Amino acid sequence: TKPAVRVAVTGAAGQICYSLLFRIANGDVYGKDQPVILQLLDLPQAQNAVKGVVMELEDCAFPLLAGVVITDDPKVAFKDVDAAFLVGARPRSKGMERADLLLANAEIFKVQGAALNAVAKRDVKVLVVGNPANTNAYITAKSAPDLPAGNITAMLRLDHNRALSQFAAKIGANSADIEKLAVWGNHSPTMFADYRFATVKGEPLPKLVNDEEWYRGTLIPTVGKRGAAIIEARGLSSAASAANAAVDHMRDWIHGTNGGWVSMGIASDGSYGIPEGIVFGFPAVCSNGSYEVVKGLEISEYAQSMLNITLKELLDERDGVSAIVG
Ligand code: NAX
Repeated sequence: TKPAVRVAVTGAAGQICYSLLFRIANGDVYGKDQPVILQLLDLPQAQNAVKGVVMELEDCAFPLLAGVVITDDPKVAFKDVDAAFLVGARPRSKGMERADLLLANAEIFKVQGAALNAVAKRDVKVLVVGNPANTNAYITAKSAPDLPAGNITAMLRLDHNRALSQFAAKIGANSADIEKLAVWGNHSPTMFADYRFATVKGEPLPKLVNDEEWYRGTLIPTVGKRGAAIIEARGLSSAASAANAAVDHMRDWIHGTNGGWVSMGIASDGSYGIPEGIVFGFPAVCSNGSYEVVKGLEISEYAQSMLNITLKELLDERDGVSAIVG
């Protein structure tokens, strides 16, 4: 058998991890022939809860689970890791302002970025899930100057999957048949789900939908506000679907997409006028363990106006954390 890969997961006692850890241990990310060692990070007060989750992992008798580390120290959690899912974050507490939330998370991701920089494998693949995911990824990258900025990504895949499913329902197609969908920008209600290039078995999706008003007035806000709708209905935020999107993101990055497009939060190289370094949702194609942003797409006036809105939000977030990352 292959030597085990090491996968760090933070926020291990939380709800997303209650699904995510079992998917990773089952081989859904690295494949059914690849043993994994899970290195779990959570706060000191959550260590006991993590132990309980690990008891359940043991009780699944996963053949691929080659070991588990439980810690409250990022340098232990990230030691020699091949991949890291940064799920744990500070939630908004009652009366907490947005600015304070940004700063509280900036402190967390500064520490974790520095720890990754110190002890992770040099080609570690990092996925930031904890919100505000794009800006947390931006801080992680800035705090890990010895790692390639491109190796630190943010999760837009849940928005991508939400949009796929809404389009599929609208036209009565299977979501797997929808290709070349792009979700741009911030993982927030300002994200821009762009169907202009999408096709279903070669047919243009906009032509199949044939309802631009529905697209702009219903599809986009439905996807943007889906997280809030789930909280409203379930009393808890999306967890299994978020874990599923994290699995999709990392699996595709590792194994490739055969030319297919996915949406990933990526440090901009200046493409599409997005300032360098801003972690922005872009369409990307994955192959051989890396990815490329899809370049040269035409940006219509409407698309540009949508990109401007989500970019402005990210620039404001960046300004909000400038005291911490400079
Ligand atoms: P939970 O509150 O259930 O769990 C969070 C866990 O993180 C807790 O166990 C907590 O102790 C731990 N934690 C907090 N600070 C930590 C730190 N500094 N180091 C290590 N662990 C720490 O949240 P859950 O529902 O699992 O959601 C986790 C994060 O994902 C939240 O920030 C949430 O907003 C975000 N989401 C992001 C999504 C995306 O698409 N990017 C979608 C789903 C989700 O809303």
